Amino acid sequence: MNGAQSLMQTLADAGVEVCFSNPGTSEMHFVAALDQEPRMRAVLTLFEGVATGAADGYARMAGKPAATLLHLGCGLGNGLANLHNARKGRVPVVNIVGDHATYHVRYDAQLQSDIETVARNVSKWVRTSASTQDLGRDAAEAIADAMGPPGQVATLILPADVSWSDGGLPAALPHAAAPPIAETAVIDAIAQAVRSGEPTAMLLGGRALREPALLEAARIAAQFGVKLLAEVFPTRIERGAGLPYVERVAYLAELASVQLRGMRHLILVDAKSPVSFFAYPGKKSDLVPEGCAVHTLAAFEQDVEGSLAALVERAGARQAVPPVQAAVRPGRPRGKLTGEKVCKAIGALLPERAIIVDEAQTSGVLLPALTRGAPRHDVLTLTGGAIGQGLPTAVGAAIACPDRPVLALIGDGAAMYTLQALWTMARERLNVTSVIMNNASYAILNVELQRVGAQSQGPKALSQLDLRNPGLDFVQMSQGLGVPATRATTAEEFVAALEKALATPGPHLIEAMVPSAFTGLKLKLLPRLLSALEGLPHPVARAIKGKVAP
Ligand SMILES: Cc1ncc(C[n+]2csc(CCOP(=O)(O)OP(=O)(O)O)c2C)c(N)n1
Repeated sequence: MNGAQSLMQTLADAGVEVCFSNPGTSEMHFVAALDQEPRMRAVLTLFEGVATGAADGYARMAGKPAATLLHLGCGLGNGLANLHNARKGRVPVVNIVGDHATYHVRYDAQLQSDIETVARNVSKWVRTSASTQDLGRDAAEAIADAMGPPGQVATLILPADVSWSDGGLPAALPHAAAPPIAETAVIDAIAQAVRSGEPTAMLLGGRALREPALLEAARIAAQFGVKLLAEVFPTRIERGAGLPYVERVAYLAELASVQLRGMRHLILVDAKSPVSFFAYPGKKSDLVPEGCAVHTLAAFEQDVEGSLAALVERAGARQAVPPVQAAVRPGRPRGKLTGEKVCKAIGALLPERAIIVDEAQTSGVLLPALTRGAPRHDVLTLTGGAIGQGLPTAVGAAIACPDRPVLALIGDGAAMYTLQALWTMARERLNVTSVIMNNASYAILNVELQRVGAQSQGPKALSQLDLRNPGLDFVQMSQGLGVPATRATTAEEFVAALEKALATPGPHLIEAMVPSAFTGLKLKLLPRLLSALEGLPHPVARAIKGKVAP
């Protein structure tokens, strides 16, 4: 058995069954080993950012890592943005990065670079495997480390001679201890906080946004009036009719501060304490209100469900009935298409057990509100803020869950980063409906230009945010990549296209022609409106918040 074969068997034995690849010469022995391992599915991607984003989407839905196969430092670098998103989402990914043969490194050949340095930016675990005999054990360690908790990116660098030499030994996963439940003293203190009657919020992230944990948190909310919030960009949130409704912390810090205003206790469950996405002149970075005590019920490495269950018992909320969202859908939209009407149509038509990948940016602001009472579904979001994640993530989610429809809502700007994902959707015949929100703009950056208080907003600056001239034709691009596509300019056309796409197996793309959500006076006044919220009495501020964002 050569090194590559031992690595393949180690991966498959550990349950790593999918490899998203973009190989080169140094990975050829691993590629050859694919045919001897029937348990491994190999999925070719045409850009490394698609491979890494797909591995992220797969792991979010499968609950276990996929492997990527990447070509030296340059291939890994191309995939970095989506590995960053995986890292921020605490998603397990195992990268296999080919390298030159060990004796070739000293010649500094064309593709030679410092792979470990590239890997460290996103990977908690990095190792260049030094010998064929150790490769299986290194791989098993990489997989175990990736799985966590917390989930993380592990990068195994595979020199070509370590891969091709004989003497490979497959290895089993090392024993993993069960994650610990929060300490009794912590649970006691938090139980006291929730029973105190003081305004309290519980911020749920990571695994706390899955059904079992949500139901426990909702018991606490129902019994003690604790407010439930979800982190701003959840890795995976289960929602819809029959599940507790949890409001997400708003992206705009001014709106988030309205959500958190007056809280005396904030309980973190698999979530970080909330901070503003960016710094803005004169604004606070830390969103925790003054005088609010922050408690950690479950840290990233702890048992989330177990800690919540222990709190429910300790606080005496076991008999509380968790309130759940009723089944309600909006009507079908009509007239000229807008981002809001796309979201309304999705609320009206979303099938059972759909997976929504939300990278719709400004056009999707109303998606959470308009799908709140739709049949239960999962939403995957842009955890690390590095755009170009949505289409690849949809590939991975569809491979993890072949029996569930995937709906990817993507801004036109974001779509252009990793459009090659469409080709993989076509080749693998994935049930993904991609909706591209074509507003011909980096619209959010128009908002940000106002918010940062930039002096000049002249033609050169504005042209950096403008995607017209030439306009992007997603129907043609999609067809060129093998995915049938249609364009919708009215709500009726969009509804018909969505119904057809959802009813027909395989991938589809709908180009939704929508105006920018923030333009003209509304855009100019937004910073002042947001600043004013900070001074307004809470009920008024909340009412305005409800109009600006769900
Ligand atoms: C990797 C990366 N590059 C650049 C950015 C900066 N950025 C944030 S949003 C955005 C444009 C988004 O445009 P689009 O997807 O069309 O959505 P819209 O804002 O128009 O709703 C850009 C370039 C980023 N977040 N990540």
